[in-house]
Amino acid sequence: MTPRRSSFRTVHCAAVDLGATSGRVIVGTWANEKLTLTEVHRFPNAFQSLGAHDYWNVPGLWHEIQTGLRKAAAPFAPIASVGVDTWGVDYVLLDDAGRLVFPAHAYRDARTQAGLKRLAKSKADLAKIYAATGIPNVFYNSSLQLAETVASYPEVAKLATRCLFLPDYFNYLLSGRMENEFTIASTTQLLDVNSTGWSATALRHFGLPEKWFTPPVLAGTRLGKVTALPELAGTQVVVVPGHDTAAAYDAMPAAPDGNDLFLSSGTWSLVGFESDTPVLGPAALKARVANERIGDGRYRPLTNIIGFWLLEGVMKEFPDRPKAEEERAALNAAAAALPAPKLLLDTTDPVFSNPPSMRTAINAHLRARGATPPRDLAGYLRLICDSLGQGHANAKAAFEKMTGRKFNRFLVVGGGSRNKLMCQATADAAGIPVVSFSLEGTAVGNIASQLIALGAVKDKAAFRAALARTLESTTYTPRR
Ligand code: LFR
Repeated sequence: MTPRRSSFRTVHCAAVDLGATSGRVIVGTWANEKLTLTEVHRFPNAFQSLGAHDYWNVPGLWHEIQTGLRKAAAPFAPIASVGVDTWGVDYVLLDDAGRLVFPAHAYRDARTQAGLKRLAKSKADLAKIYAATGIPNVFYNSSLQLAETVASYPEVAKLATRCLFLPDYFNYLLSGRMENEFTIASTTQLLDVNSTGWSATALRHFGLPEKWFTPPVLAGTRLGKVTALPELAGTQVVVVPGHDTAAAYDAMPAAPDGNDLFLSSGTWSLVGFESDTPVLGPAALKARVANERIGDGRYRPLTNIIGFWLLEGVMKEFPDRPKAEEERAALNAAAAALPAPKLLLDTTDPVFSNPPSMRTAINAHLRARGATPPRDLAGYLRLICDSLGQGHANAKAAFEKMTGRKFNRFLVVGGGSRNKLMCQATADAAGIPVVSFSLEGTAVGNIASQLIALGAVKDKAAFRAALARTLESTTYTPRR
């Protein structure tokens, strides 16, 4: 048989993938229907406090992005395209010349608390906003953040002409074109759940100028060549799912029957699935189902569970925390050998969102429920993994009840997919197998969109099928 010509074509794409605690630039090389990843640059990320508020170091992030792309340029020349994804909801306000007119706040900043409570108090407003946007009332929503900015500084509406979410902003810095991307727009609580446009109801409710937003563009849109870096002058800037979770979901090597539940596991645990329709109504609102969107316009109803943020916080408070791989393995073994905790954490408790000390917050949460805090780091690790497993299982049960669907497997990608304790705890609590892939899901989904836009891969189904053929996975079967 003569191989198809396309299978001999080698294509290099660069993924800029920013998470709240680390960022990376990864080159994806597509050859013979196989994707190979090379991490060319990784850097820590953290929000920083100034006075009473928390901010992102946006110039620092841009510096790291440029450093990563420069490192990639020569070894992978020519790089056909570059795409950017970041965590959700955060944004910058700009004028027509592209200058920032307001500092970029981090979503864990407490400035949204008053707005959060106000909306929570009015059943009618809550239902109205949920019916309009399909997004529940959560402290980090861009809607609450923007509303706070406009209410505190009404003059900002005169200064700013544009709101760009972080992937949009980096796309702009790379290409010179300002566009709002669709999946990141769907994290804001400002997008219309029944169309691909902005929700006039939500914009009015939160007092936001419509002129700040333009109709969102879908994944695959080409923004033009890179103008920011001479080293990448021939490289296309391609719009990918700008929301890291949307990118991670795209990378799931899911069975075509649609019966897999997805878990993107990192700082947050995002449990959800793909759907042609949103999941709405009072039960969905109560279960905090966020009807975020897929790059192609469809839906990915999900719930956001606190994730390894709990462990990241606790680790900081143990100076003897493991640094090397063997130490990490020893800690995991010690945690696995412990008896199951008597009481698990309620992962929906808002006290964990940004406490000054995570260990103190966990201890107080346990004591208030009559339980004794763990003695050592292994104890916390065990408690956190089991609590996340239970949180994931609860999300599965709620989705099954609301949709009448039955999920056969949990597919896990992201940094947390390597955590055996959490994967096993999820399988045990949910009663279905957990299949974990050692996969940089967000970067892979980012690259998949670029390959499809470039015509190197037919569509997402073809990409997933190719990925499933080459990926290594570990299956955790329920033990009870
Ligand atoms: C994960 C993520 C989640 C979003 C949270 C805040 O990185 O993007 O999907 O809810 O960060 O933006």
